Amino acid sequence: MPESSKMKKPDVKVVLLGDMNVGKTSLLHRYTEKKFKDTISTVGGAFFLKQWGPYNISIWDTAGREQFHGLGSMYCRGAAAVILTYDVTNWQSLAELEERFLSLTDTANLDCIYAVVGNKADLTDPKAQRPQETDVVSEDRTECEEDQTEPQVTSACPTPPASPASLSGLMLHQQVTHEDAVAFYGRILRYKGLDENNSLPAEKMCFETSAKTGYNVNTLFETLFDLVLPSILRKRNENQESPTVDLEECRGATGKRSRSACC
Ligand SMILES: Nc1nc2c(ncn2[C@@H]2O[C@H](COP(=O)(O)OP(=O)(O)O)[C@@H](O)[C@H]2O)c(=O)[nH]1
Ligand SMILES: [Mg+2]
Repeated sequence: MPESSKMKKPDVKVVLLGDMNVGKTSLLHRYTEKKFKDTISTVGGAFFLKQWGPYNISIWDTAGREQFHGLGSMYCRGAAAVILTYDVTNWQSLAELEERFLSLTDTANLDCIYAVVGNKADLTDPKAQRPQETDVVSEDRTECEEDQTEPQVTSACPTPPASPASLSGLMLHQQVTHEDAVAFYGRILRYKGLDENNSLPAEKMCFETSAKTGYNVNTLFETLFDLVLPSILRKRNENQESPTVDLEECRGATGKRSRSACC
């Protein structure tokens, strides 16, 4: 939008956190592919910019560094939302979030929003195998070209190691349930010293997704964007108002004109 380019935009930062292989990069691909098809092949950089209304939202991917346990405190600094991602078929991936990644959010904004996301739901949940969002069926093939020739995807894009069960359409055991995720969300709030009654409810902030089929992916990102925007607007208004108020108050209080204004 032309008007937005004139505005001083806040840099809204959304961060994807989670262990290797849970599907963070795939989630980002899935979401951005529809909007920014041309940039898909450049994945591997630190973040993507998503225009959301008049704002640019940066979505940060860890770009592989999670394997070195080397994500420093800088990574979440200033984050308005953090997506804590695990793999629904891998209990350890949820444990790692708590043990290794939660403390990285110490540098996020005080009003940072947390989403707990169980990815790879297509491996455990039949309804996640069906693309829910309108744009997902054929695009799958760009990430999974060796897949079947039929466009209707019911098997999974191979997760290393490729699962014969998933490829044959059988469901895998869901090691992390929605209730586990909700309980973890409660522990995040406690870790943050937040009151559950004044925080976004777990039911709203715990998602199960499939980057493979697109299940819940748009919902995840766009729910977060919507939740983050009011606080951005509030901050922006505060920033705009305070200098104006100060100048007015200054003039009124002194009753003098500034030197620069006298001639
Ligand atoms: N079945 C299935 N596989 C997935 C999904 N998301 C990612 N994968 C696979 O999991 C592996 C790791 O994904 P990647 O996005 O690189 O994970 P990251 O290390 O967290 O960024 C890749 O082989 C992906 O194809 C998903 O939703 N369903
Ligand atoms: Mg990755």
